[in-house]
Amino acid sequence: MAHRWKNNLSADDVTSEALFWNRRKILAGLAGSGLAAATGQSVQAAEGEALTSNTWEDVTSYCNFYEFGTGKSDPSLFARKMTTSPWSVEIDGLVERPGAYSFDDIMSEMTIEERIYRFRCVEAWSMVVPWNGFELADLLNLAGVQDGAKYVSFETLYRPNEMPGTVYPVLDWPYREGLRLDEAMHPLTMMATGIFGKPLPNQNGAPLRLVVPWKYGFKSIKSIVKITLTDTQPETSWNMANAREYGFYSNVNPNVDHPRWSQASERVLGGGLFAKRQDTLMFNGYEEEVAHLYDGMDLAKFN
Ligand SMILES: Nc1nc2c(c(=O)[nH]1)N[C@H]1C(S)=C(S)[C@@H](COP(=O)(O)O)O[C@H]1N2
Ligand SMILES: [Mo]
Repeated sequence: MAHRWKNNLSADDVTSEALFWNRRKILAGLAGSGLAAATGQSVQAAEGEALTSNTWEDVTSYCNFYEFGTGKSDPSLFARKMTTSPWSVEIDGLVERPGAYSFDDIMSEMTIEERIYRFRCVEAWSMVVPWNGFELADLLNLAGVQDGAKYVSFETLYRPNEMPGTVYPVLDWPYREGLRLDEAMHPLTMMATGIFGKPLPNQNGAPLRLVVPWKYGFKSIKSIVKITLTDTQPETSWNMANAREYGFYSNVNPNVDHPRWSQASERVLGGGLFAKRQDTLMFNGYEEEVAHLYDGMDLAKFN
């Protein structure tokens, strides 16, 4: 389902013009393959915002995927070990049709579209990413959400022999995340299967990962193998590790600082020596679309 967003960024915000045209070629090259749908619906609407470009290199070489190590380049070096085919996602809990959904079956049911979103890590760096994927709501509807469901929890693959970082107890593996059901069903919330028109590289969470653009990056859990609909707020890895620093909600908010650093501004990835800082936007720029989800909630308390 294609939606148009006022806040959507244009392709020029993502990358240089040269790479943009290169990307068009990449997309054209996919015609006829299963991924041709990626060229189908695009939800770009220029807003005229001048954001620094991010390239394929920026997005795929500077990553957080602690199962492969805590260094920013560890995922790009070690995630190739991860076997992503065959892949299936167990969907269970309060759903009508629980079971193992194979990645191929999911792809055959979903319409892949492009969404250009801002991405803001809790560590105060940001980028702009052209994702390919589908709305999480469409997948949840495929499984059929039962009336009593209030939350959705997610789990990443945990396969120690392919994930060298899991020997360190940095987090309580498997990596777990969660959303309130209304956040999960919001049309901005997507399951990404690609970037720049290509299948998701392993380091970015192949074959499918969550993208919640108004929340800090750690909510966007990678390489998902399990989705559970529940009636209670699920445990989440970063919150379990340090509840004071990483709240369940973790909406991007320039007015609520991390206990150890300011969240008022962010370092824009890419640009090398010319890397710059910019002001962080409320809900990462998606306030108009999502602020209503939190009406009456104290955002400093429910951080
Ligand atoms: N399974 C898993 N998912 C994860 C992480 C992780 O360590 N493991 N890191 C999170 C963090 S902190 C961020 S900022 C984003 C980074 O996504 P990217 O590397 O594709 O930019 O992934 C999130 N999802
Ligand atoms: Mo992050």
